[in-house]
Amino acid sequence: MNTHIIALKSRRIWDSRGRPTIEVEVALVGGAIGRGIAPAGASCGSYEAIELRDGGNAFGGYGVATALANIEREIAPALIGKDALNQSEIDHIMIALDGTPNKSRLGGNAIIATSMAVLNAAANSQHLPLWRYLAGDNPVSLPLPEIQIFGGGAHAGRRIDIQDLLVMPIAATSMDEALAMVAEVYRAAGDLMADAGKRAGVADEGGWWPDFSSNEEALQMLTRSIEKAGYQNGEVMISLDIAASEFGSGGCYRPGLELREYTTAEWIAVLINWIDKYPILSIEDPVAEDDAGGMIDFTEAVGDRVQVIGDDFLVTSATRVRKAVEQGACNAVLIKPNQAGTISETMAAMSAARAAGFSTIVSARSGESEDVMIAHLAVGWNAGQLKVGSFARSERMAKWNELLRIEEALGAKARFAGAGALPIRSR
Ligand code: 2PG
Ligand code: MG
Repeated sequence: MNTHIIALKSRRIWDSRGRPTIEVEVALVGGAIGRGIAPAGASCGSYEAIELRDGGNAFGGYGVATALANIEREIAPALIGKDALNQSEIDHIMIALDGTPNKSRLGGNAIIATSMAVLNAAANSQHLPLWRYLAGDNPVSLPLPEIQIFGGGAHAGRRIDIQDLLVMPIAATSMDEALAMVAEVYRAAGDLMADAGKRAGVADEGGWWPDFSSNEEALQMLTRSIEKAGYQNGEVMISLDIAASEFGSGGCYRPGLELREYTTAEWIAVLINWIDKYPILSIEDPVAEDDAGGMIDFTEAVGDRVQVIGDDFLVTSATRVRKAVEQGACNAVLIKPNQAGTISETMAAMSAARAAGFSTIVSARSGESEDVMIAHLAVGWNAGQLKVGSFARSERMAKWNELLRIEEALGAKARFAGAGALPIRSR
């Protein structure tokens, strides 16, 4: 009874891009409360849960008044009196109430913020940090971070085509060491870019805004940054989010900086050439979300030496993960709770991936907030990897810093996932 929902309210707050978003606050009979804040993507997959926005002139159409009204009029009355410890029941009530395959009626943003708030309230009612509540007696590990050094694509006015150029500190033995290593690379990259006159501020996720004239120039600069920071022999490796749906569809790729069109096979050849030349260990969405054939071919070509992540391609869907496994597409999945729309469906996608031996990377969105739940999910679900953008701006640093607190709380039991979290042996 103490864990039953007694009140549920929502409010408009503002995300890291200064756009409206939804915060839900749930109170339980016993006095515990929990909050959830909906994040927002810029490069969204077509099959994601739909963010309900008001349209019109105010806030560039990004208003959330309709979604907030849906929470007040429909979601709250349906959830009052329900047990917050029963996350699955709560999520399925919202899925049924919405009644659409993509949560477009009530809004994926309304539903995920509520689902997150209920989860936080449940953990608080047990007087446990969220990661511990989720893990129970299961083992946990601190995730290998993928941290953005340069932003691109939809996060930097399409200045370069590759959306995220990230690093993975695979030689680290703790979270503390991992973040210290990346701090040096981030700083080295900033210095090199400033020296070359190519540093134009920071992009949406805090990575340096790259004033480069080719995608390869970005890869060269990142490789040099790793070296300048003093790392070698695979200690810090590169991870790329190509986000290829942003410039490709129907088997045709038109990256803005490459000044030509590519077929799927030609585009895959470009990527393989980069893998051969630079210390790349992971590639996300190498081809477009509608190019299953390309994803299968790419995974077959490099899946034994590179982590191949499906983001827009898999949209945190257990069904799509299982299909990819059958087809031989990808060997890893990005796990974004707001793509699925509820915590329960996010967990189902994690389980499907795990059952198939895929690696899992919990991920924030390009539009974020001060909320640090994502760090707790990565630890509590023992995901192995975490991606939350760059190493600047507090909506990003809040998550990295929370991991340091969790590592400290675990004390001698803290285990860092490191390179063991990858679906391949390091190169
Ligand atoms: C991605 C994310 C994070 P967005 O594509 O992986 O970088 O971006 O939230 O804009 O989809
Ligand atoms: Mg992505």
